[in-house]
Amino acid sequence: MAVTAETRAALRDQAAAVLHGNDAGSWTKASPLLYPHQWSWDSAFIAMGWAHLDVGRAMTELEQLFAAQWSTGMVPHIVFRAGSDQPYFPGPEWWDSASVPAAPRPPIQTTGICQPPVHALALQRIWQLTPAERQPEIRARVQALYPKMVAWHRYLATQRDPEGSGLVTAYHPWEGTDNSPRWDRALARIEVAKPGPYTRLDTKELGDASQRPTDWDYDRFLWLVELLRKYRYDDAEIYRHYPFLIKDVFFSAVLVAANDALLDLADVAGAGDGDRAQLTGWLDRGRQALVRSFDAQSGLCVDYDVRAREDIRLRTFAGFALLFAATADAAQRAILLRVLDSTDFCGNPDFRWRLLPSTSPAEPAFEPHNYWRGPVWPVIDWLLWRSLILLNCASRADALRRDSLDQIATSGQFAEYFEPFTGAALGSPRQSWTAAVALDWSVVEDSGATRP
Ligand code: 9WN
Repeated sequence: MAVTAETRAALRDQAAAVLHGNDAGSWTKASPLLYPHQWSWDSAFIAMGWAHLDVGRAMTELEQLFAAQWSTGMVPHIVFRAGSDQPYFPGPEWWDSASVPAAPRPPIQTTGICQPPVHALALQRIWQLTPAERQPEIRARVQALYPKMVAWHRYLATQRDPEGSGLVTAYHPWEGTDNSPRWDRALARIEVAKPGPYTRLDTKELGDASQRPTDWDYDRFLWLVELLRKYRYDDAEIYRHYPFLIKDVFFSAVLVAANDALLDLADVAGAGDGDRAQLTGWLDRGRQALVRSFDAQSGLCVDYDVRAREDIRLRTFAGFALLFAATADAAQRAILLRVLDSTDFCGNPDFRWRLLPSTSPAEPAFEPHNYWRGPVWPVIDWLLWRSLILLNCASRADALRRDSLDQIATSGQFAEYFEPFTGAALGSPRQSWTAAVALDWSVVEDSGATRP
């Protein structure tokens, strides 16, 4: 179905209203009830949304997030900014990061893990959308933020990749895609000494536990936090003792795309030769690693479990890492696009729209309404859309954008995720990052007239 100009204009206004509704002044709640704080990769997408309304406000979003950056360079996955009247579990007391020297000083409170580095993509988008009269102001702010982003990428390329492999090691399912089946085997291997007593708020808030991780997952998520806390979030200690270390191809692909974006901004930011050389080195290494992770037989990239020393061969969105990194050569691209539109993924004849599910319906672990185990996440399709344009697959990118807008318009909700067969809205309503990508898509004409 065609998305009319009227539909796009209406979506734009509704999406802007969601961002305004979740705006806390200088940062934006990931969602009004379920996620009342500032989340790392949410904030980056949100900044892209703000860029369409006010580029200054977009920069503030990123600046606030980076104000909580650790001295290691890590950008924490949550900055706890909401007051105690907006409860969230697990809150700062579970993480106890304030006692760690590398963490920012109070009153800033954060978690001790991180999320995929989409921030440079946001910075690039903000700059693209900056009108000429605001360029002097925004350029100065880009110049101030840029070294912090380089430090963030340096953390990922070194502390999170001590092997120098080009792939980032994830420490926790909360580093992006919580209950993805990619983590199932690694989680099952962990010996959980029951974490301290806790009460989940997420299932209560949502009212439908079947859309969320199970208690089995949560026991392990929280036990891993206890261990990270015990190792005081020290990367060397974690690497020595900790049971969950995964070379995550999706996270790594985002880092490749982000290094490319920082290089693209190098002149604007006045980057020195040293930074440029480092970014280029990380970019090349990441690209080569993703090529090595590509399994020509399945046509997908595979994650690697460092502790178990085994590949993780599951059909999920992450398998398209070479596309997300916009780095596939012609042959790989042809294979990946064929798998993408096969019945295992977007081409499933029973799907409502030709969109990328978080997990393939062909996987035994697939659950169409459960979080990262099947539903469609608009932010993931946005990343794919952006990459397809860069890979000169404009018509496939256009279709992805149109279907995504259609999905949101038909449901009438900026939902956190969507059921792939029915298109039903799931998870948190009024999710900021869904509104942000809808806003971005709503101003783009077919064939990427405004390139991301
Ligand atoms: C834990 C905020 C976040 C996203 C994650 C998504 C979900 C949190 C949760 O929500 O994670 O961080 O409680 O489930 O998985 O990607 O950043 O929107």
